[in-house]
Amino acid sequence: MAIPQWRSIPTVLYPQEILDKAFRKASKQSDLVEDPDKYHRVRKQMVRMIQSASDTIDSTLRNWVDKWPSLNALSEFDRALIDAAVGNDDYRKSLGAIQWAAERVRKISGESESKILRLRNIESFHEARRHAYGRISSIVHQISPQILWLGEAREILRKLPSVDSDEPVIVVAGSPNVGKSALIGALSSGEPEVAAYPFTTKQLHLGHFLHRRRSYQMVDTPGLLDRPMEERNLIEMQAIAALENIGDILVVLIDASESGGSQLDEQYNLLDEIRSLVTERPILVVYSKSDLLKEIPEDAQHLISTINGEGIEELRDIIIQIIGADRINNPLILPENWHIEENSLEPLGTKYEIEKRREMDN
Ligand SMILES: Nc1nc2c(ncn2[C@@H]2O[C@H](COP(=O)(O)OP(=O)(O)OP(=O)(O)O)[C@@H](O)[C@H]2O)c(=O)[nH]1
Ligand SMILES: [Mg+2]
Repeated sequence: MAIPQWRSIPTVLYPQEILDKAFRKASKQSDLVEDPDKYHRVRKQMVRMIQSASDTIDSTLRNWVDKWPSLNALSEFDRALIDAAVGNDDYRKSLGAIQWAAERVRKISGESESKILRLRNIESFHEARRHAYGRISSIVHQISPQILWLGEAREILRKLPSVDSDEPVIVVAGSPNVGKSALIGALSSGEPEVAAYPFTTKQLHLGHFLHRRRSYQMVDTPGLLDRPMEERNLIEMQAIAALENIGDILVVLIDASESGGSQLDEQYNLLDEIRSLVTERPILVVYSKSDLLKEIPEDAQHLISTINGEGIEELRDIIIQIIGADRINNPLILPENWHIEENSLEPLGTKYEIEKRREMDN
């Protein structure tokens, strides 16, 4: 599956900038026309101007359409992510409109050229050129909303992470303000923003750590509120896209100190919902901010603190073991004291087991 390289998507010009660029270039082209006979010279100049302007616009617009990945060629995760970030319908429609405009402009150029060849006086050549420019401008202005959309979408998409599905992926999720970003910062190269208010993280971020030459990707997600899916905002939907579509393991953080602002029962509701959404991958429930806990919740198997470092390296070890990426011979051996969510490995098992089973099914 192609990984979209959002950063290499070309700048999107404003509609008027495209026209200015095209017409400026066209005037220069017309200056290059040489013919001692004015009648023939003007005719050639007008044809040259229309061709040049339409070539510039056509190639600019088509270059955009070509450089933006086709949604059908992307993974489900990338599609879900784009949907949450900018909307897949708008994505398709905007690129479609731009493609349409490129074709229209090319057609106008062809029509105007044949028309000029039938005309018989200098003033009518000029008039035909002005008419063609008018039609071309109106096409470009007609797709103004789509061009502006593309420019804004580019800014958003450029900040999306490119997740490499060939390397292990760890998704960290939970309620707002529970310490997800702080954990990513403690375990990986990622330097996400950590702050004492909810929705600090507004889109997915990636951190990496190396272990036995494999690059583990940690995905930091925006916080999720305990509320119905249809009430969730687009920031939360990016987290949903990540946890529904990617990850060899999902780490759900519970802040039992409730210092982040979410009550424990709300966090458990969210956990239940996440369990119903993520049925094919292991879920590891980890209690954060252990330094603040006066009493340890009885079902807390894994405790961490990014303040005093408790449980952090142990958590890395268990994540690596569950993913089993480097121990495919026996992925289920875990260090003592570590306990995998019972329902998390059932019925499908680890990624290795799932793959193995798939191979046997085929
Ligand atoms: N005492 C204590 N505070 C922590 C710990 N981890 C994070 N915090 C604090 O909790 C607050 C939220 O941390 P973040 O890492 O930004 O939380 P988040 O879950 O990424 O928050 P959102 O991105 O807003 O969903 C910050 O003020 C952190 O300093 C911890 O282990 N102990
Ligand atoms: Mg965060």
